[in-house]
This record gives sequence, structure tokens and C-alpha cells, in this order.
Amino acid sequence: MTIADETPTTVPESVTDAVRGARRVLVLSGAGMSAESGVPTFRDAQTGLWEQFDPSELATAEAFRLDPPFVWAWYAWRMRLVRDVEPNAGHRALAELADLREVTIATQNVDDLHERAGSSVAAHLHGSLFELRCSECATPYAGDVELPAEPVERIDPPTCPRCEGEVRPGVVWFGEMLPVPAIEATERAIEALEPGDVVLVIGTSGIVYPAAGYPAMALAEGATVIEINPADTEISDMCHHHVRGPAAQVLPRVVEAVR
Ligand code: BV8
Ligand code: ZN
Repeated sequence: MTIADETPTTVPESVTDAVRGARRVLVLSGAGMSAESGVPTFRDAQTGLWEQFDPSELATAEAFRLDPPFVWAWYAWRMRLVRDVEPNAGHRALAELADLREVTIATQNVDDLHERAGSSVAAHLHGSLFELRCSECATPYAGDVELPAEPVERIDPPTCPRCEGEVRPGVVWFGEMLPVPAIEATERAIEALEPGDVVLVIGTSGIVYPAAGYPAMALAEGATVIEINPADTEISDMCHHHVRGPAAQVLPRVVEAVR
């Protein structure tokens, strides 16, 4: 029984009133935003080959250094998966919201589904699956990439045309610094928030820092923080409102009420 099959989620009037009354809306999205597009969240059990691995062990520079083809194969599979799915109604609702309010999106997601739904994304806090670069000289890699139709255990990563180094995905691995432009864009958007503005925290477990610290920073600016997530999370207690439902069901209802 997937979440979406259950009784439709009601969106409290307090939430639609808050969004209607806001001038600015800051969106902080996580993997749950893309769940209804068919992209597994970080906490979903990894599929097949990577089932027995914890993503936070695979998503490290160390794992890549120890076995580049194994880690590269995981990312090649994820690139293939994202490329073959579509943005969901939640992504599309946020793109529409930007026609009605000043919307800024800071996402932890490394997929491009917000953009493919028509949103502009101010910050990819954890980088992007499709921004490849050399792991040695950091030269961006724009060459061909073989994406497997099925999960494959090992695929040799492409090599850098400049230094023969192994190409890596442009994501932020655990223990790596977040891109400064993404941090700056997010902090600028938070500083611009005024009382009455709204932060939509969508589909994130609120576990990974420093991204998980942004809702508290927004709260300190006097914004109204609304969590959209079927489940309780590490940041639920600090949110003013909670809509316990799936993003692709809830967001269209929120935007409908603002239109
Ligand atoms: C840093 C890219 C310092 C890769 C990701 C000990 C050792 C080392 C580091 C640390 C440590 N302790 C703490 C740290 C810091 C660490 C951290 O926070 N660790 C956690 C585990 C405690 N952070 C870091 O390492 C960061 N860097 O600290 O650097 C530094 C400083 C200076 C100089 C050098 C270094 C880097 C963190 C970034 C890691 N990269 N992704 C890749 O994708 O492969 S993180 C990855 O997991 C995601 O990007 C995401 O951010 C994160 C968590 O996933 P979520 O998005 O929250 O998704 P999740 O699956 O967890 O939850 C899904 C949610 O959706 C659930 O709540 C679910 O209920 C909900 N949901 C499900 N369906 C729906 C839904 N919601 C709505 N609708 C639905 N339909
Ligand atoms: Zn190189």
C-alpha cells in the first residue's frame, strides 16, 4: 500500500492561509520530493546490488577511492533512473507557485526534476548527479557516459581527457564541503525572510547537516515553517504546521488555494 493510495490528505486552512498571506516562499526539499516520481529516497532500502550498503557509506570519497567502478556503477544507475522518470505533480505545483509568489528553492536533491518541471533552483546543496568532473584535476567532464539499462555491479568510470584521472559525479559526498555558492544563495534567501513569509520543508528526514540546520535559521527570521512529509522527522518539533501526506498530493492543493 503506497502512501498515495491512502485517503487523500487534507491540507489545514492554517497552512493554505499562511501560504496565501506570504510574500516570499522558501522551499527546502529533500528526497521525499522525488519519491512519487519513482526515485528511491536515501532511507528507502537501496535496490538490488546495493541493498546491503548504507548510502552514507557509498556516498563518500573514500568508497570511490577504494573501488571506483563499484561506486561509479551506483551513480550511473541513479543517473539512468532519474533520466527515465518524470517530475511529479508536486514539482509542477512548485513551478506554478513561482508565478504566484516569490519562490526560492534550495534542494538537497541531486536530481534535476525541479528544473524539468519548470522551476529555477537557487541552490543544489548536495550538488548534481549530472555535473561530472575529474576526481584528480576537477576539470568538468562533458564526454559520453554509458548509462546501464539494468543495475550493474561495476562500470569503469570515464577518464579525464586532460589528466587521465577518474571522472566522479558532481555530488557532495559525506565529509565534503557543500558548494559555497549554494550555501550563500540559501543563507541569502533565509536572511531575506520576514515574519509572514513561509518556508516549506518538503520530504526531508532532517538528518544531514548543514542542510538540516536551515529550517531553524528560517524560524529565527520569524518565518512560518511548514513541514510536508507523511512521517515525523528530526525537525518536526520546530515546525509551526505539519501536513502529513505525500508532496505530489499536498502541493497541488496548497497552490490551488493560493491561485
Ligand atoms: C560536511 C549527495 C564538513 C550524495 C548527500 C561524522 C562524520 C563525517 C561527517 C559527519 C559526521 N557527523 C555529522 C557529519 C556531517 C554529515 C552529516 O550530517 N551526517 C549525518 C548522516 C549525521 N554531513 C556531511 O558530511 C556534509 N558535509 O559536513 O562537511 C566539512 C566542512 C568543511 C570542510 C570540509 C568538510 C555533506 C552532507 C552531504 C551528503 N550528500 N547527497 C548522493 O546523493 O549520493 S546527503 C543525502 O542524504 C541526500 O542528499 C539528503 O540530503 C540526505 C538525506 O536524505 P533526505 O533528502 O532527507 O531523504 P531521506 O531519505 O533521509 O528522507 C526522505 C524523507 O522523505 C523522509 O522523511 C520521508 O518520510 C519523506 N517522504 C517519503 N515519501 C515522501 C516523503 N515526503 C513527501 N512526499 C513523499 N511522497
Ligand atoms: Zn583530470
